[in-house]
Amino acid sequence: MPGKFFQKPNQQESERVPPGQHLAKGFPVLTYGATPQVKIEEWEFRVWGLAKSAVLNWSDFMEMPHHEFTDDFHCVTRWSKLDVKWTGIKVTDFMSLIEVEPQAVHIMEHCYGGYTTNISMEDFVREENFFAFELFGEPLPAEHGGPMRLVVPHLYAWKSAKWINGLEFLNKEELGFWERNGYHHRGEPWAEERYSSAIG
Ligand SMILES: Nc1nc2c(c(=O)[nH]1)N[C@H]1C(S)=C(S)[C@@H](COP(=O)(O)O)O[C@H]1N2
Ligand SMILES: [Mo]
Repeated sequence: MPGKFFQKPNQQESERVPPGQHLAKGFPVLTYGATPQVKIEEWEFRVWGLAKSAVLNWSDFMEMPHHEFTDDFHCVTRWSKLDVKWTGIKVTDFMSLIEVEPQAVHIMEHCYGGYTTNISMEDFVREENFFAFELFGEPLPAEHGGPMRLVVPHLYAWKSAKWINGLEFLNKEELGFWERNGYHHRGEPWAEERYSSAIG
């Protein structure tokens, strides 16, 4: 449905748009609640639960290798944006900095502002996942999660926590904000994992 908010994909693009999704014009902002304003000097990232407790600051993150990423972005409210360009730090590099206990199988992502979302270790520790601090070559704007957000390209974008400030390692699945409110626990766009079976 091309028009004000959606763009018609060409054939190559349509193969990259998951079922039930449309191409967005521009890059929509989707935030529940207010946008936290976080200064880089005050930014802190905590690790707790089934891991050695740690507090990392901005320079701890900046010391890890920086990479450019180009990924498609799929919001469960049915818009997708192709070829989003980010600069960030690989989750796998971050994981080599911290000490996680072997019983940790699940994670709660925590954010400035109180948003949470859950993810399994298997979906989190992947070569293609990253913490982003630049969007299209500019510092990540606050409304898109700046100064730092997580990007998990293979799942719906609600797993890509904006203003992320901590990871809680767990021995079982617990549910984050949208997951408690009827959304799917995992959220894989190609399988249209939109809602949890109790509701959807
Ligand atoms: N902290 C936080 N992270 C969040 C959200 C949010 O409301 N708060 N919304 C999620 C949803 S539903 C989507 S689609 C993406 C939107 O990212 P964008 O606003 O950069 O497009 O962020 C995700 N991460
Ligand atoms: Mo979303």
